[in-house]
Amino acid sequence: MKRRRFLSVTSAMAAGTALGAASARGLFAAPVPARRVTLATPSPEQLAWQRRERALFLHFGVNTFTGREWGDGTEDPRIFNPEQLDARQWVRAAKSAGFASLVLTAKHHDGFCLWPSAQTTHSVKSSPWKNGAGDVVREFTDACRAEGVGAGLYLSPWDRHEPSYGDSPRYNDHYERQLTELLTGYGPLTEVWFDGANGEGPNGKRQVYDWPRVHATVRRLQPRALMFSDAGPDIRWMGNEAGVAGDPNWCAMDPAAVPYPGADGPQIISSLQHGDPFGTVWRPGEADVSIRPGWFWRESENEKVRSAENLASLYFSSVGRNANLLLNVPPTANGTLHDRDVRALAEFGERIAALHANDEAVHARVSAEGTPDRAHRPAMAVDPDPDTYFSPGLDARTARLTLDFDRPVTFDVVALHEAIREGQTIEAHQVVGMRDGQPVAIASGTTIGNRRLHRVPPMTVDSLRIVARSTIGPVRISRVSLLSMERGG
Ligand code: FUL
Repeated sequence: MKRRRFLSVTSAMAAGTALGAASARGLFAAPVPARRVTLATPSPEQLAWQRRERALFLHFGVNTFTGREWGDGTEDPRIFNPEQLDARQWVRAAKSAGFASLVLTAKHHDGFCLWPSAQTTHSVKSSPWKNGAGDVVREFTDACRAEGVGAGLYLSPWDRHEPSYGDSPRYNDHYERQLTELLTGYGPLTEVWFDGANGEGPNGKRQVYDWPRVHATVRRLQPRALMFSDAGPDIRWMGNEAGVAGDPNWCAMDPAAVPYPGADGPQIISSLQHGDPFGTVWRPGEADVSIRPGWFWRESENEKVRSAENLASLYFSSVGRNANLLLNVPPTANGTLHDRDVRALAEFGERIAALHANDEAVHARVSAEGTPDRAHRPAMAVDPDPDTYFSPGLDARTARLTLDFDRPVTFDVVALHEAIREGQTIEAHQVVGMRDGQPVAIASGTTIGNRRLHRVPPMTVDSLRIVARSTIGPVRISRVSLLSMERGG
């Protein structure tokens, strides 16, 4: 009886499809014939990166001392003197928020290098900091390694100081040499960040970058590092700097949709936001955003640091929508993170840890309709192992999973995970509860991917039904969790 009620409720609540107009049919209506597609899947490094979910971004350089967002390359290196620089403090603050990797701006658009590059004098070696003998990239990578977290570096392609910029072959050689210094001098890197910005304008310098060469260099020298840019190849920009992922959000992409970093236009932004279910490459999104109004630290923004609650909502709009969160927390001019930022990070970390401290779903008796694949039983959707999953079988395109509880359970966050190691297929899902014999609509949505979070008003249910549907491949649910933000946080 309970089950029948569930069925009629879920089929009556037809949801829209995440595939777009071409296949816009009632999602929970008649079965859709399976399309045979070869799904893109993650590399082991991409999967590990996606499971880390959160990383810290550090914008630091001459702008920290001038208060500007984009330096023009004429800054005097003597202004750079972070006397208390403490990279261990950066890393510990990151860890307090549950971040397992960091990305530092080794060179921003002003061309000033935070390491003593042999390619230019516009670097730390011309600064008074440690009498020109310091190396921020070294201190940063050493601190990451000592604290057991991943280290990533940002090397701006746009360089407003370097005289060869705009003479394409010459600058490409220069850029390659700088990149090689970073890739060979500082141990294993987890991420290399290529920014797409260029403010030269119509009368400015015109530099044609050699992206295939850049990518080949990273692959050769750091085969395990992931490359980020608008155009990947491994991780894509989410299309905004507000920490908000698209909905739907597919990890796969058509590589032709965004041909090079910095390509612009509404179609490009839409492709970055949403990905493409039929895309041939796996290129998950990274949502970057700053804890302050600017990317670089300035005194006047000390009062404008985001609160822990605000950071939590960024977590829901990025990680909760199948993207990774890259949160910028810029060091101050003395070389340490400001107390306010450190506090907000720690409180944010506590909230997220508390959110995950108690999962009501682990107490459920789980069943599914149809003849589930024996290797992927319903109970596997509530065990914590991300590598096990429930699947109704290779040919089934709808999963109907029921969680029954011995006593009513209360939650305000529903977390759903897809087994993305095998690819991403779910294009729509719906969660319905039963309370005292009555159905309660809880949440519905499009894609799931690595993680989909629904924040809902506190709900108490006796049982729960999850329906997930795909027209492109098998449905695989690796985890359903029922969490509490209010009680936890
Ligand atoms: C942009 C840059 O222009 C900003 O300064 C910042 O580095 C941001 C992350 O990317 O494109």
